[in-house]
Amino acid sequence: MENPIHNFIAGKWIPARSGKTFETRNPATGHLVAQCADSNEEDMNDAVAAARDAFESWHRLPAPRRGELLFRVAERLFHDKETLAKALTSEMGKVLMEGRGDIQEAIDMAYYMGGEGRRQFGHVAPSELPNKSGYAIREPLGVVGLITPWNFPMAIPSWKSFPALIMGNTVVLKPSPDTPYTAALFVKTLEEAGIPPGVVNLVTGSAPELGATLVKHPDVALISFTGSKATGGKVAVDAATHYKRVALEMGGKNAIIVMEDADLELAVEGILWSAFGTTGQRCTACSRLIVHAAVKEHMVSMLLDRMAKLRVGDGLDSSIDIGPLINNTQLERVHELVQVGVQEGAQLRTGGHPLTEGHYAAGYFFAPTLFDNVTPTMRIATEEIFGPVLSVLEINSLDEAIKVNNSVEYGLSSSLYTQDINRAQHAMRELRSGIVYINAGTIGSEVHLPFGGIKNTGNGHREAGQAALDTFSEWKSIYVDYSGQLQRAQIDTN
Ligand code: UN1
Repeated sequence: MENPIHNFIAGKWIPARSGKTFETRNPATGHLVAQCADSNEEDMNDAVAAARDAFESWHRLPAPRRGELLFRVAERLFHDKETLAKALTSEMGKVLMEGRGDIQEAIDMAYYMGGEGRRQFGHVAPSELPNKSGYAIREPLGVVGLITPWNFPMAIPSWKSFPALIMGNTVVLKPSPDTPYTAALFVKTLEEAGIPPGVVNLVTGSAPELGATLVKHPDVALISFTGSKATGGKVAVDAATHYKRVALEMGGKNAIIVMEDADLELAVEGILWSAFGTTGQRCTACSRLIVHAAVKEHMVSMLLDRMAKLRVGDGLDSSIDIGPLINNTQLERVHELVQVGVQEGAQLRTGGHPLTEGHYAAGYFFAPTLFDNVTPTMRIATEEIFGPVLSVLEINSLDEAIKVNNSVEYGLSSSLYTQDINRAQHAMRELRSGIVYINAGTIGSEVHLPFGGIKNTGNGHREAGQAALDTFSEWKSIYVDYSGQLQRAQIDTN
């Protein structure tokens, strides 16, 4: 796309009304990726107005036709997968293999939700009265506002827009200021696939209050937000003040439990992938290893061995395992929490510091970090870190492991490694999180099952799967009385 990158409103790429732009840079090299529209409330109002105008015709388009458009989006994403993945890695930093995964998740979601064009089933139910029928159908909400994070800059906009669109809503997308370019590439793909003007609108900006203008806008029916707990809380308050629906997807403090009977080699693979993949910057990342005392020393030494071989660097280089953190604020936060861990008495076994020498100097790199002898109440064991930092907590039984797992304020993803089916069944019931893995790490959700968490991770909504349709629609119950007489529910009981 040509620089600068404009907003996409009513089917046109237009600059911010103020004419201002802001920069997005590669977190590995510091190179400029793009200049993007630095929008304000006026631009947001324009986008919402365009989405409102487009709603009438879009939701009347038969859902299978909307589905066909999503299939075309899937095909274009597939066709451009490599180019998009490289652009995504250049802006966000995750290694290219994972950049491809991010695009693939969008492709999967486009096909899955495209199929919903011919499903989105409702309910047909009997009536308690004779000659009367009842059924329930889904209807769109109207204009929906999507506020998306930087860690899955293509996948998460797709998780939110595709179910919204297939249900007949129109969209205003406000991406993170760290990844506006990837969001623009996403929207460009939709444009090229033939999405009608106004159905999807993009407003980028660097001001922290830009999202709030979307949340407070009276013509926006729902806000779907993924990001930090702190911002999510503000979104919820603003949404409540304006009586609107809000779906929040916030933090995690996910754990992998390894019992003494587990396949330890397999567990090590899952731990490394879950803790250090995406440089630990997934809501689902594993930041706690809860391990049985009988195998702890062995696990820690296997992990240290493997961690020493992890290569940190520019994600575009195929020999690299771990990319940079997204920005300096995140780097400082990770570093600060590591220092807190040391002060609290955890044993730092490796890493624990930014990487600043030589080719690292231009980026936000942090050494893969392992803490041993962590106790459940330490801050490194309770707060989301969003970096390559793993804390090891020792336990002596499955019940104790489950208790430690469940002791945090979040409840997104939990994992258990064991060979014992009874233990697995027990844990599947007792682990308090929206996602549970058995003999796999904490990351790797698939698009056709619900994604989301309990406790302070979310507010009861789910993304992906059939559950996403509930977020982006209202139910309408319809009763048809063909008896030709007054029939009174709950009264005419004989
Ligand atoms: C996120 O971390 O915000 O299960 C999303 C996973 C991915 C999605 C993660 N499919 O890790």
